[in-house]
Amino acid sequence: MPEFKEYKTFIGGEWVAAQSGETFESEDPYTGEPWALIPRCGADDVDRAVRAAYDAWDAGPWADMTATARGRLLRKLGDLIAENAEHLAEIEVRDNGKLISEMLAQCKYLPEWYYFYGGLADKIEGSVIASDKPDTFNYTLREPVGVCAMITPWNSPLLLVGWKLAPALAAGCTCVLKPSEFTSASLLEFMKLVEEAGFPPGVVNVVTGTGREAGEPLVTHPGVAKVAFTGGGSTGRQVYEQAAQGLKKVSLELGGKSPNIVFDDCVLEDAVNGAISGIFAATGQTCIAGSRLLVQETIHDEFMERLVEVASTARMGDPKRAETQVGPVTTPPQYEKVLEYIDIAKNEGATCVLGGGPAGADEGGGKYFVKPTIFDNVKNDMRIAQEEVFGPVLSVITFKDEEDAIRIGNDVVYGLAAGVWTQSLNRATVMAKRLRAGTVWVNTYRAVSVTAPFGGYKQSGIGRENGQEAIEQYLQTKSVMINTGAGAGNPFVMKVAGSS
Ligand code: TXE
Repeated sequence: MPEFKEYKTFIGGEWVAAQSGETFESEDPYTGEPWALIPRCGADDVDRAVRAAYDAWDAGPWADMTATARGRLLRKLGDLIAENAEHLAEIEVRDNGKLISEMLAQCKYLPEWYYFYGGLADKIEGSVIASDKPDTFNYTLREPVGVCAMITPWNSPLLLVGWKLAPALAAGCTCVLKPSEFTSASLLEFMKLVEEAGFPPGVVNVVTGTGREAGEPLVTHPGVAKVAFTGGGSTGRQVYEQAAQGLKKVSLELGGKSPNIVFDDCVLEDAVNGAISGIFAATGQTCIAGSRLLVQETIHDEFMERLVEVASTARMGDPKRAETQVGPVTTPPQYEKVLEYIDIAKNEGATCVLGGGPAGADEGGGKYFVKPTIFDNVKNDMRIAQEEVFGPVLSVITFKDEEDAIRIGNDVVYGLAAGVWTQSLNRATVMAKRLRAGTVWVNTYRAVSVTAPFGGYKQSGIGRENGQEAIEQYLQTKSVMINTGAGAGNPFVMKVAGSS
């Protein structure tokens, strides 16, 4: 039996309980057993955390630190993550039930965010403006926006924190993190590394708890300048509305219903593997899941036969074991939601050609397991083709030609990602241009990179994470104008171009 852990949260450089003294349990989705106790923070804890972050941003060692020193701290944190990657991955698996192979790969890659943005910290530059006014020296300063609230989901807890935290710290912001109530432990383990790296108190703070009790007061707190959120569409909308009341800056990443498009000139084996990795990896619980598989009608039968053959070999089981290929669904409500969508698809008349329900212990299943499920003969206006399931459920839709694939691919409110499988360079570039998605993969899928901007078109979100562009989310520009001439001019007339 693994040790039952009791966590404290990290606010203002101190390990503290919630001020109410309340806690909640974190459950292992494979066993269904509670394994950790987490502080249940409320509005008073949020207030304390935001004040600590505000003070750290406003004055003191962090505010005075050079960008070069900030970058060094970030890189040190990257080194500590690299040293502790296995430990962090084990905690993530216990909390969210994703495969150890997947979480280990994520945790080993995670330091790159802290190296990349650590390197970028002292390359944030303003400019000298060629002013249209004589005797005026005009330059810009790129300054941190202030305290950033970061609200993250349960599917890739530390990775999604890294996408926000690393650029925000590089920009000089301070942060209050609110992890999902289903997966708080890995972030609290991670905070030990933040402390060890030597970030000044108040620069990074955590409030653990529910969306209502900790998330909402964080979004609405007047000390917060910017909200960075990853999660579901309806929660994202609420967060956007509440942040708008305080005119806060907002970035949102809200998932999708991404088309993975297979043309008849593809390399069939690669496309089959790409379709499977697009939906069954991570038990389909990724925002970029290729949950709508568009197959050209000329290869439909051959492709489906091979797809079902390969997908049916997926080994379900304990996510902590290296050989497992499909693990549990992470949360009980999510498990119910996935099963409900399977029923919806059946009732809509889609043909279930694989799976189609919960997986029992005899099939390697545990508490919250759903069999890898494939629906054929899906029409794009069905709910199973339009709404995000966030589970191992694939909808297959046939198309005639490029034009048809583009029409169906774009006919959805989302626009996070898309995949194209073809050997034609011309077709690949045409598709990449015409698909309305923040990322288009050609002959690959789920390739996410620290250097590549990532985010949504349409209702998949606002703003970009990763790449150099992400740091813009955490900066604001100040224009400084210095009069280099004599006198201040006529006090009753605006200084316009050409006047002195
Ligand atoms: O997400 P929520 P849930 C999608 C997926 C899934 C659905 C619901 O389709 O089925 O969302 O998942 C916090 N103010 N994605 O319920 O509610 C919450 O505590 C402030 C897509 O888990 O969006 C958690 O920390 N915060 C996705 C975070 O928001 C609030 C990843 C996300 O929770 C809040 C996960 C409030 N009022 C689910 N209410 C992706 N884009 O990758 C909740 N929260």
